[in-house]
Amino acid sequence: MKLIASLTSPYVRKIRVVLLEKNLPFEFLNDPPWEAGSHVSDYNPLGKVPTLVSDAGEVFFDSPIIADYIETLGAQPALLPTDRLEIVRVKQLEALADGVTDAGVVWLQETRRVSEKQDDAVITRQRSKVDRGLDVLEKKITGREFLYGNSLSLADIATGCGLLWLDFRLPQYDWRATRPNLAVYVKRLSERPAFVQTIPVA
Ligand SMILES: N[C@@H](CCC(=O)N[C@@H](CS)C(=O)NCC(=O)O)C(=O)O
Repeated sequence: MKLIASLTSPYVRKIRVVLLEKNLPFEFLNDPPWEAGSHVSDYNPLGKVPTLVSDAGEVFFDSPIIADYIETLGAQPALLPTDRLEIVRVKQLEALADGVTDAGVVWLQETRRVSEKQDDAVITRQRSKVDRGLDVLEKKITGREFLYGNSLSLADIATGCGLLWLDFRLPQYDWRATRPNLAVYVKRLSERPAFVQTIPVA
């Protein structure tokens, strides 16, 4: 398997953590899509990382699809339940965490525009999405070790990668201030070897 990737993307980190948790070998191809000469769009018409090329040469994107594909390989630990409705519930939490990350990305991009071109309304709107999403995650994690069931799932990995990316790119945003349970949970996730091995490199 070949993972076309960057060293900073939270979505790439999600897939790296999935592969590391399952101890699956893969080739890491660092090819940031925004750099001149990137070959990402030769594999993925959307030109985004992560993109995975299977051993059989089949291409998968984006991260939820790649994670689903990896799950079909049967490597333990399973990161999705077996019951179809339960799978949907875990994927709903994954979508929530990814959506928080997506809003963070738009927020960051807006702050990187020259100040005359920045639109405060865009920042406020995206920040509200992040706030609301994290409030839901705080409620869901309170009194629990994992977001779903009694073991690590894709929902936890997406959440950890998203929130640690917020720390990396939007350090001024103190999401922990009103979310003590989420803070403890993310700290615990960040100490797992798969997270330690995938700390973003600027
Ligand atoms: N929904 C996608 C998001 C992937 C994504 O936006 N990746 C960014 C890097 S963080 C990217 O490749 N951006 C390049 C571009 O949009 O041209 C996923 O979950 O894989």
